[in-house]
Amino acid sequence: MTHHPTPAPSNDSPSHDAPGLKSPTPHAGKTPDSLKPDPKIAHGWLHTARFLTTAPQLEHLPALDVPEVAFVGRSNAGKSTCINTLTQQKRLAFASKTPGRTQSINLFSLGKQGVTDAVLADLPGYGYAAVPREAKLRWQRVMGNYLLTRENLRGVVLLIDPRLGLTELDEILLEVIRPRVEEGLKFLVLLTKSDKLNHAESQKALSIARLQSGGGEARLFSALKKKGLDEVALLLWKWTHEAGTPSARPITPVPDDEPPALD
Ligand SMILES: Nc1nc2c(ncn2[C@@H]2O[C@H](COP(=O)(O)OP(=O)(O)OP(=O)(O)O)[C@@H](O)[C@H]2O)c(=O)[nH]1
Ligand SMILES: [Mg+2]
Repeated sequence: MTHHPTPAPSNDSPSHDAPGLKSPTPHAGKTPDSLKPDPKIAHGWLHTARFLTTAPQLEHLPALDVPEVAFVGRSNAGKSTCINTLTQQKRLAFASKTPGRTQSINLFSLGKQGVTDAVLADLPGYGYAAVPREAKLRWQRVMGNYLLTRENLRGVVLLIDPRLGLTELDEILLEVIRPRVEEGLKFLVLLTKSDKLNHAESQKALSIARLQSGGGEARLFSALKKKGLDEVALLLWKWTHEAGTPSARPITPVPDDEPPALD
């Protein structure tokens, strides 16, 4: 039987089962800080990330029975960089200044001793104007169907550049996944590149994102300043290790002759 570290209460988030309780002190009367979850276990777990496979189309994706967390968002939002930062690996996912760098669904396995217990999916971004229309429509349909039908999808991280805010395509994506979020799919809006904002701007962007996340969570993140790393690492660990979390029920895919889910 697999054993996961004991759940720990936390003041700022309901992290009932975050990893790695810091060992309770043997001395009585210590601060409640000693009960805070320890992100080290989550970081160690994320660091095990290794390339699993790449799939240009949905049917090329292997069916998996471990929880999967997808990173989605506009082109250039920082998805690949975020995966590299979280996994503490420089070139696991391909990141680039040129939008449209990621063009297939890339899967990365996580798990100690080579035993995969979760998978991260780096998805191509949308909204990049220079992509030919045909390719754009095809890709948007693939992504819509991935989000609706991927059976082992446990969580979605939607990356937003807070300087741009939620774009029309982000809003369509929110609509597409809403039924699955209502069924239990975990969802996080991650405001990337927060190093570009001052404190007041960050806080404002965060409150707007919280309102928009519709039942999900919103956090600030910066790969450059390593901001938000602990929180996101703990959240991903929690999503994928939480006992009894049902996978959101997949939904009927969009047939090929219907308009794409995201355009
Ligand atoms: N300042 C700053 N730049 C960042 C941060 N995260 C990513 N970037 C930069 O943003 C650009 C795009 O990053 P990627 O990670 O390739 O973006 P992506 O969302 O994977 O893009 P696509 O693959 O095109 O969908 C790169 O030049 C990164 O260096 C951050 O936290 N701060
Ligand atoms: Mg990318």
